[in-house]
Formats: sequence, C-alpha cells, structure tokens
Amino acid sequence: MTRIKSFLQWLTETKLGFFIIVLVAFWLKTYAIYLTKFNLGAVGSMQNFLLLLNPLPAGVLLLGIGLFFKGRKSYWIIIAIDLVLSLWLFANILYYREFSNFLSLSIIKTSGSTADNLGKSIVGITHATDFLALLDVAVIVALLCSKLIKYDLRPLKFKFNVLVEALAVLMIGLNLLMAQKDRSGLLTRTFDNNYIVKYLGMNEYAVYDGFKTAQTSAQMAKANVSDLGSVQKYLKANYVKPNPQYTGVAKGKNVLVIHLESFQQFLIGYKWKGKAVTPNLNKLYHAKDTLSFANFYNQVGQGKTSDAEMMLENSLYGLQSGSAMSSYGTSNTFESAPAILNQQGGYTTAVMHGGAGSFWNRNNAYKQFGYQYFMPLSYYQNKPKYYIGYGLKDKIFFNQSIKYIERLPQPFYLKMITVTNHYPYEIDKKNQSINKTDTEDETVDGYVQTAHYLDQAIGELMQWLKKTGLDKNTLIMMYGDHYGISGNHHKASAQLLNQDEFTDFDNLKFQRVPLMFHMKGLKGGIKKTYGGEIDVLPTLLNLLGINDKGTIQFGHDLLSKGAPQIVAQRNGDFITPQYAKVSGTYYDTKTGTEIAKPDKKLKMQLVAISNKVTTQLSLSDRVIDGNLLRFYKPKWFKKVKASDYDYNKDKALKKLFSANKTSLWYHNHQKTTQKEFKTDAPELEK
Ligand code: GP9
Ligand code: MN
Repeated sequence: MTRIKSFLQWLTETKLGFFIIVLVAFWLKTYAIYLTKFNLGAVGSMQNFLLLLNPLPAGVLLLGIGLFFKGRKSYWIIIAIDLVLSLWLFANILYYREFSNFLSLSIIKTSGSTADNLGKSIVGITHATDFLALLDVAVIVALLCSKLIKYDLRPLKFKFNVLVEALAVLMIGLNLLMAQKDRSGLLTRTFDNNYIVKYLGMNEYAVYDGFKTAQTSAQMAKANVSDLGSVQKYLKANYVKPNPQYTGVAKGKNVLVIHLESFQQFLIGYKWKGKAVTPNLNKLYHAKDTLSFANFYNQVGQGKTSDAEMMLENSLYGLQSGSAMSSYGTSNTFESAPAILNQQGGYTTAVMHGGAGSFWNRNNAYKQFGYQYFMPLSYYQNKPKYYIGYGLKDKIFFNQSIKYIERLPQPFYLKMITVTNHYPYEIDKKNQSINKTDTEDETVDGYVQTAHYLDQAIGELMQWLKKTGLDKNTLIMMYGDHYGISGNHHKASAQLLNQDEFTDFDNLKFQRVPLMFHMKGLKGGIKKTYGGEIDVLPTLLNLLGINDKGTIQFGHDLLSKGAPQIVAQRNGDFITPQYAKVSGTYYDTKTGTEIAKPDKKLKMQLVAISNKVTTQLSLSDRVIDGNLLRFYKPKWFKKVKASDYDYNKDKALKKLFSANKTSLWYHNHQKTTQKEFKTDAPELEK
C-alpha cells in the first residue's frame, strides 16, 4: 500500500513523474484512437506490436523537449507540446473520416480546397468520442491547476535530458528497422500512407511526407517550359499514325476496363492436370470479336499496380523507384484517359475496387486523372468471409458492383480492379475448385487456384453483361497488370512451363500479360505485334475515334502498321521481335540464345535500341518529376481540377442514384438488374 502511495507521490510531485503521466496518457490514447478511428488493418503479431509501440518514440522525443526548461515553464511547455500533438491527432481523425488519408504538410499546402471543404463540414462530421484526443490534456491541466499535481521546481540534469532524447532516437531507429524487416521497401515503395502510420506512427509520417514533398518540389522548381519543348520534339519525331481501319470502330461505346490482378499471359490456355485454369478468359481470347495480343508486356517497376494504372491512363511510364501515383498523384497535372473521354466523348468515368481507397494513393490520384466516381471498399458491404488479402473476393466484388454499374450514365468509362489473384495466392477451401500445382514452391503453387477463381468471377460478370444486353454497346478491355510469379522462382517456373531450365530471357518473356479488346462485331484476331502497357491508351483512343494528336503520350497504337515494337522494361531492358536485352546481355528473341559477340553493325543497332529505350524512359520521368503537363495547354483540353471531385460516399451515391435516362437501370424500366447476376459464391449461399 505504502509502495503504491509513494509511487503516486513520485508521479504527482516530481517533474519526471509528470512527464511520465503526460507521455503514458498520450501513448495510450493514440493507440486507442488507432484502433477505433482509423482503418490501419494491422495483421499478425509484428504489425500489432509496432502499432502499439509506435506512438511512444515520437512522444518521448517531442515531449522530452519540455524537460530542458526550468521551473513551471517546463510543465507548461510539456503541456503545450502535448496539446499540439493532440490537436494534430484530432485533426487527423476528422480528415481521415472524410478522405481516408492522413494529414501532411503537402496536403495542407496543395489542396486549399480540401481544407475549405473540411472546414465547412467540420461540425457535421465530428463525433463526441473524437474529443478523446484532447481529453487527457484537459484533465492534466485541471490536475495541475487544482494542485493535485504539484510543481517540482528542481531542474533535471542536462545530461539526463539528452539521454532521454537519445533514447527516443534509438527507439525510432529500432522501430524503423523492425518495420522494414516486416515490410521491405516501406519508405521507398510507399504503397499506402496507412502502412506508414501503422508501422511508424502519425508524426513520423508527417516528417516523412515533408521530406518527400521538399524533394519533389525542388525537382519541380527546376523544370520549365523548355523541358516540355524537348519532350514534344521527341514525341513529334517519333509519332506513329494510328491504323485508320480501326479508327472509331467503337465510337460512342461504353468502355469497361477489367484489371486482371497479377495475371500472366502463360495462364491463357494453361492446363493443370488436364483442367483448363482459365476457361472463360481462354474463350474470350480466341473469340472472333476479340482483338488479343500475344506479345504484350507489362512494364511496371516498383509501383506495380499503380505503375500499370499510370501507363494505361496516361501513356506515361512509372518511375525508376517508388510509385508515381503515390509521389506525384496528389499534385501533378495530368491529361488522363478519364478526362479525355469525358471532355471529348461525354463519358461518365468511374473506378470500382474492393480494396482500400488509400492504397497507391488512389483517393487523390484519381481526382487528378479526372475520375468522377471512385468506389473503393468503403462503398461495399464487407464481412470477414467476403474479404481476403487486399480486398473483397472478386465474385463478391462484381456482385456488389452491379447496383452501381447499372446506374452509370452512358456512355461510361469504367475500370474495375480485381484483387483476389494477388500474392500470396491464397483462397479459402470453399472457393478452391482446381488443385494447386506441385512445384513445392509455396508462393507459386496457389497461383493457378486464385487465377481460376478470378476467371470464374469474370465468367459471372460476362454472363450478366450478356443477359442485360450491356455487352451490345460496350467495348470490354482486359489486361494483366504485372507478373504473378516473380523472377525469384526460376525452378518452380521451369516446372510450371514444363521446361528443363528457366533463364533470365525466359523471365523476360514471362512478363507477357494479356491484353484483349472485346466487342460485338469487332474484327478480332490474335495479334503478334510486340507492345506494352504504355501503348494501351493510344490504341484505345483510336478504337473510340478520339483524336489524341499532340497529347504527351509515349506509346503508339498497337494496331498501327508502323508500330515500333520496342518494348521497354522499367530497368532499361527491352524486347523487340528480333532482339532482347536482359541485365546487360543481348538475346535473339526467336531462339532465346545469347548474342555473345555481335558484329559491329549489329552492335550499333543494339546500342541504338538501348538508347532509344533509355531516352524514352528518362523523358517520361521528366514529364512526371518536373510536372511538365502544367505547362501544356492544348486548345481542346480543359485542365482537371481535383477540387471538382468528391468521393464522399453519401454525396456520390445521391448523385448516382438520381434517375438518369441513359443508365442501364433506366432502360430496364427503372428496375435493378441485380437478379441477372448469377454467382456461385459460397459466401452468399442462404
Ligand atoms: C491493392 C492493389 C494491389 O489495392 O491494387 O497492388 P499491387 O500490390 O499489385 O501493386
Ligand atoms: Mn497488381
């Protein structure tokens, strides 16, 4: 008893005790807020441990500053710091509720309108429990004023205070190390700001983001109009006229883009133990009204899905490191597919995805791209059995998307991002309807199983499109975003392909992913042209008959007779119908053999291709890191203003559900077509 009493006395009557009270209160409330107010999705013991730990180091570091002061001042400085930290926490709660993202200096600086909008609705969105973020500060002030906490006027030793700060820095370092171990590339790949907060904490995130912003704005400040001039000069010199036979064949049609997660070309036609892995996609691939590309390559870098999206929406490459959508998506000017289609073809534009809206900074980047609607996970009903890995299972996702698709004013440009076929390729028993492969490589063997599931989900969606007749006026475009089996699995990959070995060149060819355009009446066929994700936008715009001459795009119409067929990889490797380069070694594309000693003429040719690839990549980088499109003002393009878009669910759905005479729902006698979507998803069985 006396022990407890003397401990309490120490807490309330010494300066260090006071510091501990403030620190522990700050720590615990932050943790409680993490759990209740944010959607950080910590899984596993390491992530949960770091989530619990991470408010502490920053707390010690910042509150510790107050210890350096003397007398009463020291107490009030600690309280002032605590108040600032708590207000920051409070503001983040509100901001997160509205935007599913965390506050940062760049957001405060670049989107005045965000603050405006938030300002207007602050009262409306504040919940009583949000004040928990400030409660402890008020209690501590009250305790101090009522003398339940007494001032201790003795100064602490300077050395001791330095030690406290050093300890905090050490803890931050340790925290970073553990986080990096659990999630490599946490700071370099920046997939999701939620991850940084989950692993490192909110204040660390603000510092990190401040750094990034300073870096990017320095690069941007250096860029000027003449940089744009040299890009334009290059693009003009390398312009390839699109194929006139295909110009406008899909004019005015809806465009339904289906993002096939981690889907490789080799799956098309692939059989496991006599059973086709992707029967629906196989059928589509070979259909007479499908344009399929057999030598279409993914060209992503570290930004994976987001790089694929960047290329497809803008015909600009991802960056050498990190994700362009994460680093530049919030503030850069773009001339993206949705904005072009909306302005030139009156399209309604939307993205649906059963995963977190913050992933790859989609919440912000899609606004800069000009997407009118973005429906991430928060627009969907979620239950533990509906969800796996990074989002809703594809069948559940499609099923729940019907009510939104049928309401879109037509013509629409809709992108649906699937996610079940994602590393580590796991799916629950009930949804397994093909055996795993038997390479004994754990991350490889599930791949056919999740790919099969994705294929079934596509089959269900296609049935619905047919039943509702939507297929008659829709151009369906499907693409695989990047490899599913990385280059670290040579042995298992050789086994899957039934080959004796799997070389670096094989791995380059493994980067092929499907690209298909399917539409009733389209003159289809399987094209052998070599191309990549950078080429999709010019190809699509030509099919839709939308003039894109003069836009800053690095790709070419894949159907053009003059397509250059040089496919760059983000690391400078390339492949053409004749030659390939993989980490410094040249290959003959047809035979796969190494070109060890090219003669002088061939050498020059190979170097020329290599140079072309690097020139293209670096010019594209310049467009993004210099934000060059802000200088670009073609007459026909109206600059996109992010503040024109609001992805707030209630507002967006109110707009979407107000009767629109061009929607499928309206044509269906103002009735839903939900029943036409037949699914065998076991989660939905009654
Ligand atoms: C999650 C997703 C996955 O929203 O799109 O991205 P990836 O890990 O494939 O880059
Ligand atoms: Mn992906």
